[in-house]
Amino acid sequence: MKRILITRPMPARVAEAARAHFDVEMRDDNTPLKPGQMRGALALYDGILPTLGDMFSADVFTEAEGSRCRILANFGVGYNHIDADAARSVGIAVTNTPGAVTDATADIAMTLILMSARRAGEGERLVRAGKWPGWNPTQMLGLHVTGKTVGIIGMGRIGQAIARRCHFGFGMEVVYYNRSDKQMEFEARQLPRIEDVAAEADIVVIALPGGAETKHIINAEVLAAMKPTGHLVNIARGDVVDEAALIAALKDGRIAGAGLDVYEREPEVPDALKAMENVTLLPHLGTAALDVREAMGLMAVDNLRAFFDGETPPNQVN
Ligand code: 8YV
Repeated sequence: MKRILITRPMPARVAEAARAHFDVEMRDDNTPLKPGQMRGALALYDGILPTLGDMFSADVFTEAEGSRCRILANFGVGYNHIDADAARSVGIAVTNTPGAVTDATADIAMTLILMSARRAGEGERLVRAGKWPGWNPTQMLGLHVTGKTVGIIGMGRIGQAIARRCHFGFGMEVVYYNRSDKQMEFEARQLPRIEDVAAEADIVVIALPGGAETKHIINAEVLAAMKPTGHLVNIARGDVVDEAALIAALKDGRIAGAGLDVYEREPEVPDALKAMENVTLLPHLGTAALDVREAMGLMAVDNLRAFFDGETPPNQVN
């Protein structure tokens, strides 16, 4: 039986599915693997099921040349914590879990759109603090999203799922930036530059993959192109947005608000963001629902099974 390491405690269904096919060790520790542990794991196991936070960088693989591990079946669609090219160069396959995460992540984008636009977090804090003076006609007026324009940066599976929710659920106009054109079942306008989307949209939603290519793609110039009444929502990866530039734009009132599920240095969240009432902060909840996490884990196990059955895993990325 192949030996598999699962790097974090997983829902019972995932552990059971893995144990039905493999000799599994599941860590009972929720901290990411340290570099030394990663090297050890590559030497000891045939396959690893890693998660966000397990930083498999190029040097970890270089030193692991000829090691026992042949596959990293990532739990999650985003695998920017794994240098997939370096893995490939030492003959290690990398897989991810697209599809399983799409709807739940799009739902968290909608949560942040509404919370940011309608000042829901601020309102909740007011009530909890016992500071609500009572209803009045001009109290806490926010941005009415129905009929407004959403701008989606990155029109992959998750971006499209957000676009559908915005169009069908909220009657919003959809504009987007994506390298290739996407045929949607309703009118969604592709614009040539990220700045063009930023300028037209009332709410800008980031749904790009993370990694070196997209690092800080949402920079001071993009933020400057946004409407002063605009909101920025990020459900992708923290470092897609230049966090310092975002803080500056919010402080100067160059944009109206932000809704964030991801951060540059998770779980660190800058105090400057925590101090601002017009910022909604979630702890990377994108896929945090039991059935979604089960589906992600089962998909990762399917990738491992296909690989050790001698097939190309369905979700190989390198
Ligand atoms: C996951 C995510 O929970 O799938 C992804 O890429 O960002 C998350 O919602 C996380 O990556 C698990 O490893």
